[in-house]
Amino acid sequence: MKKTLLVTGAIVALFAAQTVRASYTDTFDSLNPGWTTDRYEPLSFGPVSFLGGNWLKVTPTGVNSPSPFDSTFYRTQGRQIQTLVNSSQWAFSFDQYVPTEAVSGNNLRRSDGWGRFGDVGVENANTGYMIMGYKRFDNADPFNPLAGGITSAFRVWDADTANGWVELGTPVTAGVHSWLALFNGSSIQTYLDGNLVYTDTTLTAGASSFTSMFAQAYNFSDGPYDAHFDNMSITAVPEPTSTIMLGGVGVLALLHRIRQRK
Ligand SMILES: [Ca+2]
Ligand SMILES: [Ca+2]
Repeated sequence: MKKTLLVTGAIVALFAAQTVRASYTDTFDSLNPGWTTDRYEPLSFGPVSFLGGNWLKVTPTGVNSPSPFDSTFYRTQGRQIQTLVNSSQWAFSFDQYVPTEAVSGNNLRRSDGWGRFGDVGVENANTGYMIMGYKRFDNADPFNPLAGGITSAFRVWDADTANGWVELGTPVTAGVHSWLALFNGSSIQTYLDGNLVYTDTTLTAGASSFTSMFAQAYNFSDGPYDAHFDNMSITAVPEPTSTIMLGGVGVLALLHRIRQRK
């Protein structure tokens, strides 16, 4: 019953009127109560002391969820927060820690940061999601820790591609990695540690309205594990920044700022 109330609460929050902001940055020094359950409440979700600062730790339950939450959909466990920024150009970024256990061994891992854009309070043709993160499992047998084809990869989500998920060529290494997604009015360029790794040119019409951000970890029913995030941020790129600047100087300035935050 508690789980039902939590999920219902998340739906109500999504449909409530949102405050328009110029930016929102969460350093996770404390837990903003605006973070509400998305899909399924993890075992824990909140700030911890980590790597000399305060980070968000997300720990999935690690066990099978009770009916009616036993479908694949509810294996994505985490929370979202409303961060409505309306701008023809914006930057969404966060730091993600990749543990050594996500790089080798028979471990099942997946953790992602999400951004949602589109119409507020309704899922329709204007709604889109960008998702960036890492995974470690066998794509053909994802819930089997003994599978022979377990691999790690950084991935982004582009719903318009054949599989949705696009695995990046960048090798997965343990440590802190920085994600940055830049919307320039027509496409979203994704940077990993300062390197352009993906460009999404097929966007829904609602991309100029960034409604919410999410922090998630995936439940493989193979025991709990920890996923860490920091400095999750959405910022309207101020006018009169030109597209040319956004592709060059603007990117460098943003990356510089991200590095300084670490
Ligand atoms: Ca922090
Ligand atoms: Ca697309």
